[in-house]
Amino acid sequence: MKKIFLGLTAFTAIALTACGSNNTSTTNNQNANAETTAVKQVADTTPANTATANVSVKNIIDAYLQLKNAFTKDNSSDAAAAGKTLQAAFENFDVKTLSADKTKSFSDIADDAKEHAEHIGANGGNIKHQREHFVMLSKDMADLIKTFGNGGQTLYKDFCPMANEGKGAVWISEMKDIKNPYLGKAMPTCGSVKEEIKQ
Ligand SMILES: [Cu+2]
Repeated sequence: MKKIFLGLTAFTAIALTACGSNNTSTTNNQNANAETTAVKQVADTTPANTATANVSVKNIIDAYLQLKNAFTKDNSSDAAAAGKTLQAAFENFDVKTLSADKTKSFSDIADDAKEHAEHIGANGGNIKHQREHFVMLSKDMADLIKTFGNGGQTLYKDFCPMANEGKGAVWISEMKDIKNPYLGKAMPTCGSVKEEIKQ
């Protein structure tokens, strides 16, 4: 047990160093630059089938972004409210606007995402638990956008190596600047843009 514990501690220390942007050495900065230039630019080639579906996707994305922004401010009650809005946006999505195979993809994503949104909605005051659900919810959102498009706005897929207890986690953002929803005000600029999902 002791060995495992020490191993984890060492890992955390490394992760902390990687994210302490104020104390980064020249080497770290070079890495950061290399990462920035390596950002993939992904054209949105898979928009939803119809204008109606596009509006529904946009409603889902907007509710998610509201949730994400509440987490960047460490605001658990705003996150709970946005979680409920997001759950409703998934429930109000009109699957009849989709083809059969897209309906299946949507349901697969929505069934999982709705549950995470519901837990976030029900756990105002427990931001740690809300953020655990946000890790998985953000994965679902990345899948949703891949299949159903970005709802008409340029989005960014960001990654934080420290989130999720050092296992790392993605989130979707509407802004190019990093504002970390997992670490909030404690470490707002930790992470980097991995993908730009163009309009
Ligand atoms: Cu929960």
